[in-house]
Amino acid sequence: MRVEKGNVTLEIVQGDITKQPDMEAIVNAANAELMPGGGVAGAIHRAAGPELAEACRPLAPIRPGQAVITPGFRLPNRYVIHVLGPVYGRDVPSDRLLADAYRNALKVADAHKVRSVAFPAISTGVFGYPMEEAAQVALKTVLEEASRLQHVRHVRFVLFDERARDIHEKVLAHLEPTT
Ligand code: AR6
Repeated sequence: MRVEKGNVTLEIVQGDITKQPDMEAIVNAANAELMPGGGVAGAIHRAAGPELAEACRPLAPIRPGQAVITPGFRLPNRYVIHVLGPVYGRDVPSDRLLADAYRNALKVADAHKVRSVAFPAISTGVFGYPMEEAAQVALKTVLEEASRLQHVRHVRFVLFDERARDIHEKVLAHLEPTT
């Protein structure tokens, strides 16, 4: 599914965040220490190689909602943007911190003149954020931010399974009913 919002194309696909070779930057659902860990972070660090953890070390720790950028090393992407999502119900208000994570990732991308960014569903794994609530915050924030972006022209949500993809499509259809 894809919609146009201002100059930005917003796309929803099912897939693996480490296998998006046409995107200039991918977003990592990181931990505060920016270490490999499991889930998205584990997959990104495995695919990027050990140089990624080296590059991350001086940038850690980060706070919920914060975003930092590194090269992509052995990934097909030029950059990895690392964000720390909120632990649902512990880092509060979780909705605002999750919105900050998306907004700050887009700001960092734009500041580096990045044209395309792929996001996973931040906080919806180990951090326990319910998928539909997270999709509402994520998609609303990206749609709101779209008009402010100077360089980013393509935002892709990469959902790991069919259920997550369906939820995002439903939420986006609701937020953008005319397209
Ligand atoms: N591509 C796309 N989506 C994925 C992939 C993948 N390769 N792998 C998992 N997902 P999570 P969080 C989905 O737990 O909740 C880590 O251990 C997954 O199904 O990676 O922000 C870090 O070190 C889920 O829907 O991120 C942190 O400690 C979503 O991506 C902590 O987990 C996010 O799952 C961060 O937790």
